[in-house]
This record gives sequence, C-alpha cells and structure tokens, in this order.
Amino acid sequence: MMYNHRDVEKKWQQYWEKNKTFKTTEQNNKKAYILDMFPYPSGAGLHVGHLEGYTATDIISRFKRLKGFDVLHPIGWDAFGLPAEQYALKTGNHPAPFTLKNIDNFRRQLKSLGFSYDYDKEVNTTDPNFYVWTQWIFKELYKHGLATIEKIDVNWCEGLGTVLANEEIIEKDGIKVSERGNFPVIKKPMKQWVLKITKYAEKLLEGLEDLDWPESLKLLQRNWIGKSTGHVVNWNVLNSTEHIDTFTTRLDTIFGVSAIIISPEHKLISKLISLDQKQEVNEYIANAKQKSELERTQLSKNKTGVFLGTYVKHPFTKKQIPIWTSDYVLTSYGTGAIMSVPAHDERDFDFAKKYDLEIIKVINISDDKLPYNGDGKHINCSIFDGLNNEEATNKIFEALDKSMSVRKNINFKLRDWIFSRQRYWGEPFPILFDENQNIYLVKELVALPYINNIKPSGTTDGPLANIPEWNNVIIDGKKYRHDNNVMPQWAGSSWYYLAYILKNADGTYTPLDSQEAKKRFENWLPVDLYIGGQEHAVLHLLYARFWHRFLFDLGIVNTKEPFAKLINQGLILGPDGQKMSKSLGNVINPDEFVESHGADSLRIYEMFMGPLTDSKSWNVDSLNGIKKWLDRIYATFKNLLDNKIDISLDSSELDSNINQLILDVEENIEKTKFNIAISKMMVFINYLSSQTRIASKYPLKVFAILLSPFAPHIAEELLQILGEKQIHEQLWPFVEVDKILSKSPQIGIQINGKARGQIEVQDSWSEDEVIEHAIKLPNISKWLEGKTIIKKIYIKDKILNLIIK
Ligand code: ANZ
Repeated sequence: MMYNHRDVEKKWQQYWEKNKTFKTTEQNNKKAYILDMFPYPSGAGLHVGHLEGYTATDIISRFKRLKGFDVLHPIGWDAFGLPAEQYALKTGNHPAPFTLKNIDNFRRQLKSLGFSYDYDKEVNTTDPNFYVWTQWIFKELYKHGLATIEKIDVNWCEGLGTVLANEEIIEKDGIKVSERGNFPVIKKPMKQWVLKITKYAEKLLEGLEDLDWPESLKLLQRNWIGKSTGHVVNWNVLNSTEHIDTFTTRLDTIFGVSAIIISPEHKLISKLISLDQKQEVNEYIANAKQKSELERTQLSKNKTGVFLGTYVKHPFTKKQIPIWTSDYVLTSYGTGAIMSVPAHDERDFDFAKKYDLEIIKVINISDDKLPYNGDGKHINCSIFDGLNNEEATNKIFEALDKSMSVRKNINFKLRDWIFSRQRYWGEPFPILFDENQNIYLVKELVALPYINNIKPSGTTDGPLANIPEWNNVIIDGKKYRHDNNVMPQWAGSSWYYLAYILKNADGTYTPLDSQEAKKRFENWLPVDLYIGGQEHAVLHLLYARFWHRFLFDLGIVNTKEPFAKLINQGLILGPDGQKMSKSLGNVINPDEFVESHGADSLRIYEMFMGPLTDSKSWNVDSLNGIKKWLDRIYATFKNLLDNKIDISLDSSELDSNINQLILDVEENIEKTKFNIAISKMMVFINYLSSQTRIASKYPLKVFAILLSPFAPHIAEELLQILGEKQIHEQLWPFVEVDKILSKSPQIGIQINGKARGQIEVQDSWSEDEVIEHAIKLPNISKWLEGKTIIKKIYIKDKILNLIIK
C-alpha cells in the first residue's frame, strides 16, 4: 500500500508552521544548541549537498527535543558577497531584491524538507539590525588596537577600473588577467583595514586543545597558525654599520652557513647592494614583484637569486659570508632574511647547487644523504663538535648570547586578516575620516547607501567612491568622508551564531552588550554541535574563534570557544562520482525529488548512503528503494491495525525486538551513525511485516517515535493513525531492558583470513563443537573440499579463522 507523500508532507508542514512546533523553548534544565553552517543564498537554490548536513542536525535536534532538552536549532543567510554584486554589475539591478528573492526560495526549499528550524530566529547578515552589531564588534576591535590601517597590495585591473578578488582572476600565458574581459591585473598598494588576528595566535592554538573536533581539522588549524620556535641571529655587515637579522629554527647549523639571503623586498636591500651589482639586483627586484607568494614558496627546484656584492662576518669563524637576495625568502615571514645552510636544508641545497655556493656539512652523515635535516653528531663546528642538534643549539646560543647577537624567537605562519574589500555589497565601516585622515568612530548604524546602478569607481576604491554624499559629510561645519570600502563576507559569519541567541520573535535583536544578552549567552553557549563542510577548516572557523575569544576577553560571552563539537559532513558527489559543479552539469536540485519521492525518502536516503563524514555518489535506484521501504512501513502499520489487536498473543519476541531497537537507534544517533540506525530499523520492519497479528499497539507507537527524527512527516501520520499524540507531545521511549531476550552471539568465520560466513554460537558449545558446526555449513564446506585444515584460531564470541592448504 502506498501513502501519498505529497499530501502527507504538506499536511504536517502546515501543522508545524501553524503550531510553531519548533519554537525555541527555555523550560528544561538541559539545552542543546545545534547549528548548521548557514548558506549563501545563491540563485541556484539549495542543492542535495546542503541536505546532508542539514538532515543530520535536524535528526539530532528532533532527538534532543524528544529527550527533554531545550533546543536551539536556527537557520539564517550569509547574504552579502561577490556573486550578488557581480550579478548587479552585469544587469544593472540592485543586489538587495535579488538576494531576498533567493532567500525566499531557500526558505521554501528548507520547509519542503521538513527541517525543524525555529524561523523566528532567522538572521540575515545584510539586515541593518544585524550588521549594526557587526560594526559594533569592529569598533571594539579598533578600540583595543586590533584593527589598524596598513598599506597592502591589491589586485588592480586597469581595464575594468576595479580591484579584483582572487577568485575573479585567472592566469593566461603566464600572466594574471581578469576572468571577465581578460584584462591584465597587477599588484597595487593601497591603505586597508587589517585585523590583528596574530595577536590571538597563542590563544587560538591553546583553545584547540579541549575541542571535540576531528583531529585532522585541528591539525589544519595548527598548521595554519604555524607556531615555530627558533632564534634570530644578528649579523654584522662588513665595512658598514648595518646589521641583518635572520630567523632560524636550526641555530645548531650556524657553522654550515654559506650565504645570507634576504627577500627582494627587504627594507635594507638598497643599502646592501655594491655599486657594480646595482643594475642586476634592481632588475631582479622588479621581476620578483610579479610573482605570487604561492609561486615563490612552491618547492620548485629552479631557485633564482642575485649576489648583492657585499658580505657579513661569521661570528665564530670570522669568515666573509656573501649576501644574496632570492625570492624564495619571503618578506612576511620571520625577519625576511635567512642564514642559508645548503647541507641541511633542501631549498638552500638547490640554491647552492645552482649558484655554486659552498656546501658545508655540520652533521656527520655520508654525502649522498644531503641535504640532511635530521639529528646527529656535529662536525666542523670547532668546540661544538660531537654534540647532537639540541645540545649544539643550546651551547651555541649561550656562546652567541654573550656577544648579544642572538635572541630566542617565536614565529607564526598566521598572517593578519586583511579586512577591506573594494566592493559595494558588504558592511560599511562604522568610521569617518577627517581631512587629515584622523579616524572617528560613528556611534550609530552606518547604513549601506542604496545605489541604483552599481559601477566600478575607476580607482582602487570600491563603488561607494562614486557617491558624493558618502565622501562629503559635514558635521558642525567640518568636512569628513566615509570609508569607500566594505567588510569581507567573513565578517557576518564570524558572529552569526551569537545573533540567533539575540534574535527576538518580533524581528529585533537584544543588544549584544546588554545584561540580557549575557544571560542568554550563559544559557545557550557553547554551540553543542556544529556541522558543515571541510572547506571551512581554516578561514571561517578561525575567524569566528578569534572574534569569540575577543568577545570573551571583553566579558560579553562566557565561553572561550564557540563550537564545542564539530563534524564535517562528506561531499555528495554527482551520479558520475565527480564533485557536483555547474560546469559539469551534474548538480542535483532536491525539488524534483521532493516532488517525486518525498522529503522523508530524500532525508533517509541521504543518511543511509553511508557514514556522515564519507563522500558518496548520488544514486536514484537507492532512492527508489527507500521510497518503497517507507511505503512498506505504512502498509505494515495499516495491515496490523486492520487485523485487530489480540492481547492473548505471546508478545515476548516483539517486545524484545522493539526494546533492543530503542537502544540501537539511540546509541547510533548519539554517535551520528545514522546509516546504522536506519539499517536497524529496516531489520525491525522486516520482522514486523512478517507478523499478521500483534498483542499491542505500543510497539507501533514506539517505532513511529524512533522513526520521527529521520522521516518526520510519515511518523506524524503514523501516530495519528494510531490515535496517539503528535511528536512534540511525545518523549523518547523508555527501554524495558528486562524484556530484551538474550541472543546467541553471531561470530564471523574466516578462511585464510577472508570472511566466508557466520554462525550463531550456542552458549553450551565447546570450542570443538563450534568448529564442528562451522565446517558443516554449506558456504564453508565448499571451501574446504580437497583441502586440509592446518590451523584453527578461535576467539570466543568474536571469530573463527580456519587456515587451510
Ligand atoms: C637555517 C636552517 C638550517 C634552516 C637548516 C632550516 C634548516 P619554519 O619551521 O617553517 O618556521 N626561513 C626563515 N625565514 C624565512 C623566510 N622569510 N622565507 C623563507 N624561509 C625562511 O622554518 C624556519 C626555517 O625556514 C628557518 O630555519 C629558515 O631556514 C627558513 F638546516 O635557518 B632555517
């Protein structure tokens, strides 16, 4: 018997909406804040990849409500950003109505999938009531010295008269051009806001310790922060009063130095070039400007560089060491200068080979092992010979320390966060400049002015530079101007999870810095579960942690970290096994499947495809199978109810199975092993559909409740057919453990280590009896024909392995 999923799903969605079934409650003593990474409302709408994480959090949210938790499960829109702006530039339309239309479509799609969001909590980063607080946080950062203006290179495209984001640039014949129109793009310095995330490097590292996040993700963050402990050595330039600082993590190799290499942008470079090298070096510097950091740091064998014609003096050997410049030394890391040790560093080795520099071993190792970067006994190191790396480092440090030419130093790979975008569709900065470039914070909201026809400014400023009122503000007769840039898309997403807590049903926000906010944060923080894509491993998740930690330091929030537990869902690949993308034409829109198979089928299908964290390919046949399974559940229920309940029947087996199922489903939901929970329910339905009559309706009610987090529409319908209360009035069923009949354990049988079958082992059997029964099984005996068993390995209640020849 089929049930009509279209009618059933619509009916319950209307019921939930009318009754505000998923309104956030604050009436219990347990809470769960279950969060999705909020979407960018693109024109294409939701795709089936979004559904995977959203279904997972929905299952947990529904489960927690049944367990008597207050649940906060909100959704919102990360709605500023480049695509809407590009659309606006192309069509002459304003991004706001276009964005709102996309949001309406997303919301409709989410509702059609039966997600249990509290829509009163919806936030939108482009809503001035929201971004006034994004601006507030920025002002606090500024007041605490964590937001400053610096001169930074931007991608300037003369042809389009605009600055471009990295994703708008492509490479053609080795030069960078705009994706639109293929115009050349160069680097141009410009004054921009920078957030000093590096001041939080240590705190961001330390905060990772206690988080329940995948280890791989924590490692990505640790590497991104990149703490490196070493020394800065100060070298005297010969025949000059100048000094060069080099950063090294291998002070012990100082006797192996054959050159000092500084970055082409090093601030001392012009003072270190000898007359006859001037032209060659200047040409080299001009060339290096064209390369990106990535090109420079890639471990390409082809290193380039130029000798500057000058020398430093080695502090121990007093030898002359030549000074070079090379673009594999980065300005922005360490001191922007290195002591080059070819024998023990790969990049230095390649460089020395190319330019015929001396290769001096300081660790006792055969020549064919070079470059060698491990530990070992030191040689060629005068009084430090015979020491290993650590001892040599310490002793050399002590010796150099006396001449004050060394200091301990900690470096981070993490860079400060460039926070200005030369764009229109973003949060304006809440500041004014006076004519002397002094900065004033604006107390109230600085609203984004409505521009009818967005155009590039033709300068390195954003489109806001075109508006006279924006650039000429007169206050008390004095002239000011706004900042012509806006904040990056990462701004709103750095604190949106706090905004949900502050959002009120009437559309207002409780002020972030109020006592009421503090109380609510104490109630709801931290986020108990955050699910989203792995692509946010560093930027979003690091920025949000930074802002949160800053707000903690201000005393606004009560936890050091925002997201206690985090899971990255796997990708849903196209039917061809490839990542879904517009260009491959393999993107799947859920709408057609909601229509043809129903939301419940789609939800269960996505959860049943495999473990949540794995990548999986879309497959319509399996979706058909799930739809049939739901039909079967419905038919089984109808059948058993039509056949009348017979209380005289022996119910022990059914009671045992349903109680075991409660345990299994609960355990697997807690572990986010939804595919296993579903397979347990499938086994139960196989059993249930083999029954013609049952002794009580109770197991049916229990099953409907267990199913409800996964397939909520059909579960409501089943409860209604049973004459029971709806889900929001139910609790997770209580397990009657004493009703679970103990079962003989199933053990696997292997032949030569390969799984070949299973056997149910009776308690009374001896080891020999287990083997005797096992070898009689047809699917085992066929492997044994004509062979001899040479070894039997039996691990009680676990496995039997037969080794044959
Ligand atoms: C001498 C040396 C000898 C080094 C040796 C390594 C091995 P991490 O661990 O990533 O911090 N380095 C320092 N500043 C640099 C810069 N601005 N651009 C490129 N390379 C730079 O790496 C620290 C090491 O990277 C430093 O230690 C330095 O090379 C190089 F057997 O100094 B080492």
